[in-house]
Amino acid sequence: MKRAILDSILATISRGSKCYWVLLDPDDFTLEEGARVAEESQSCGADAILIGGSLLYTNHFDKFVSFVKKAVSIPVILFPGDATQLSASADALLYLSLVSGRNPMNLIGEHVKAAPVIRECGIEPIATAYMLVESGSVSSVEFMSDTRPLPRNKPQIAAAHALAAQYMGMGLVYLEAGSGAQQSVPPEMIKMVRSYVEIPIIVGGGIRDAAAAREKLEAGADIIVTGNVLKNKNGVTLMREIASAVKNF
Ligand code: 1GP
Repeated sequence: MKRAILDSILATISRGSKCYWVLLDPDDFTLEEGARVAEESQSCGADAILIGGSLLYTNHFDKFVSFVKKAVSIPVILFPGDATQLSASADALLYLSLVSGRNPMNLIGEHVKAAPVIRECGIEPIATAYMLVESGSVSSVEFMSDTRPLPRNKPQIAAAHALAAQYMGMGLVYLEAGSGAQQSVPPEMIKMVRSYVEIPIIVGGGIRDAAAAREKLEAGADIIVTGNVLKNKNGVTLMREIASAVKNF
């Protein structure tokens, strides 16, 4: 099984560096816009492009991934809401288990549907513990997955989930407040998860500026993800500042 992308993430982190990933939701862009925004993200300093969404309204997923892939030299990683969001043009995919929930479809069901297609596409699956964190309102992931998020004031519960995922062999932990979250993942929770696991910690959802990114890094995050920031009218400046906060941490 391929593991070049996971190995390069692990190598970066073991050198003491942090990563910045930019998430593109294919519903938000035409193919040409997606390619342009991906290129812009790369030139701002993004280390990888994530592509996916909880629920898609457009029917151009595969083409979108292929347009983005042609536009950038950094890895393109799928962040699929379900087993239909797959594309052979990507380098890897986060093989997400929604371990904060108890919905069997998000723990194994979608994985079984996706596995033969992933094998055929030849993309690298990266087993990732996806943990949804309460963020002030119902997120799309919460609604679509029919699961409850982790209580934001109970970091020890989050740590137990992350540790269980590490024991199960997962390669990454993703602490997710949800796209456009009012409140991002609390630093206390990141700190406690960091003290329990050695695998890299991704943090995303509601990170809107460099100060917020720095707060997550100080708490122990290894990879910062932003999505909505790029839709901001000064999105390029904000992404540049976030990338620089990550690189110079
Ligand atoms: C990635 O869903 C997030 O984890 C992206 O969230 O759009 O709020 O940056 P934002």
